[in-house]
Amino acid sequence: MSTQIIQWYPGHIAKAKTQLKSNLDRVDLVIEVRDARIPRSTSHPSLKKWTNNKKHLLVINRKDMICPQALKAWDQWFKSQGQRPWWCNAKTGEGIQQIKNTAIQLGNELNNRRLLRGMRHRAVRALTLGFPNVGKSALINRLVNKKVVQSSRRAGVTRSLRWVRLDQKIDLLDAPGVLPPQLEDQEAALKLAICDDIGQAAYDVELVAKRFLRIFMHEIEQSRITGITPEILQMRYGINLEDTKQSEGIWLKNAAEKHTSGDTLRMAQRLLDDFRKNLIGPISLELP
Ligand SMILES: Nc1nc2c(ncn2[C@@H]2O[C@H](COP(=O)(O)OP(=O)(O)OP(=O)(O)O)[C@@H](O)[C@H]2O)c(=O)[nH]1
Ligand SMILES: [Mg+2]
Repeated sequence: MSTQIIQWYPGHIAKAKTQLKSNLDRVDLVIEVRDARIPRSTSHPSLKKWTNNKKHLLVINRKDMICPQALKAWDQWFKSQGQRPWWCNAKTGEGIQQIKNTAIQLGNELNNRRLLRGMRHRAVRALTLGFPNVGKSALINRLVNKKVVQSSRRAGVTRSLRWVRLDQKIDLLDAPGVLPPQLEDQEAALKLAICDDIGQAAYDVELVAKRFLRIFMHEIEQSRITGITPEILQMRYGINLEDTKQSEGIWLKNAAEKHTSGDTLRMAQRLLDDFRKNLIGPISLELP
């Protein structure tokens, strides 16, 4: 993609990153949270540097938003790279117990090492790290089984760092979503915008919706296991993408005529909102 369609303003995220860096030294375990719909685009380039010398737990959240076949493909891919992904749905709590057990086990290992070095046993400090809106706060609430931190649909909800205690064993640090200082890869930025994982950003909603439709057309052509089929848009909006001469503009216009009194901007917003609320169906925007 050549044109710059997403512009974002670091604002509070830049500030959060400074806070984050000063807290990183005190953290033993980093719980990295990614979005199952875009595991590649929600991988932070600085994470390796930040997690150096620390235990690392890779959590892929929103497992309910992709199809089982895509999940399996990613799972195998991560394992082939020597990484163990932990899949969960932080909204319902599915997969949380395993993550909790693993975090506690990693904590015990750390404490055993401390004891061997003549140091005192203490609660392990874990930090949830990831892009905006991937579900870090929801995960913390599920881990402690209580609504202790704010979690909601908007990106950029968590504004400051906050410690939360889990079972006397782990201190969890909830942090605001962090984005790389530059989003040079506009393809990734576009997917972050579609999934609403970008936080404070400026983009043309209609343009982003059209690119989203273009991904649909591309995937239908490729017939990969993304969950995207010719029927899903037809089923929800009554307009088939294949009947619109393969033009995302025509689809949007026809759908707007049918649903939003011809207002294509409102239709574009609705399409993106529906996807973000998981109303269109499980859809992967990336495969390994
Ligand atoms: N369907 C689904 N929704 C989820 C899942 N996890 C979180 N959510 C929802 O996603 C939204 C964002 O969750 P948050 O926990 O606020 O995300 P966050 O990463 O803390 O976001 P910031 O603090 O803004 O960076 C909330 O409305 C959650 O209910 C999941 O696994 N599946
Ligand atoms: Mg949060």
